[in-house]
Amino acid sequence: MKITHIEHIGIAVKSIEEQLPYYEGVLGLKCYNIETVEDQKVKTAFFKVGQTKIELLEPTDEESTVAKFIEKRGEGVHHIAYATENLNESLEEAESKGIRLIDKQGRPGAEGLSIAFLHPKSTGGVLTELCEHPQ
Ligand code: CMX
Repeated sequence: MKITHIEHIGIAVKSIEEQLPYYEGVLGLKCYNIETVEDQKVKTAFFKVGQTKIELLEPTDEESTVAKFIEKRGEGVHHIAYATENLNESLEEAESKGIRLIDKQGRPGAEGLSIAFLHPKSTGGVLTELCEHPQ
């Protein structure tokens, strides 16, 4: 597959508002977008760091996978997202190489991206997102 860059790093937090003083006040980053992704039951906040973004993920529902993650493992790094040139082809390739797919094809993510996840049990413990920018 053709990975072009790390699109974002997802960080699970209980409250975006409570974390803003750290990301904005200490690191000096600017939150430029807050958006709810209904499909994933999360509210997201984005900060640009060069070509990569930090994505804070706050669960909007106790059934959210992010709520379960925080309950089990606490707040912290949740996933790494790689930008790829052709998401569906990349998923097919990963599957053909033995990787367990969470999503068989792209679905809507924040910022208009098409996203899909690879299971952390087949990627060395790191929940991995592949994403494609809209054409
Ligand atoms: N990183 C690494 N390991 C993780 C993980 C994560 N983020 N989330 C869960 N795991 C591990 C668990 O610790 C557990 O391991 P053990 O069996 O060794 O304890 C195993 O995966 C199964 O976890 P679980 O709690 O039983 O959770 P589920 O099986 O219900 O779900 C997962 C796990 C990864 C399939 C699910 O979280 C998922 O589908 N994630 C993709 C969607 C997502 O995360 N969306 C939110 C972000 C959306 C966005 O960025 O827009």
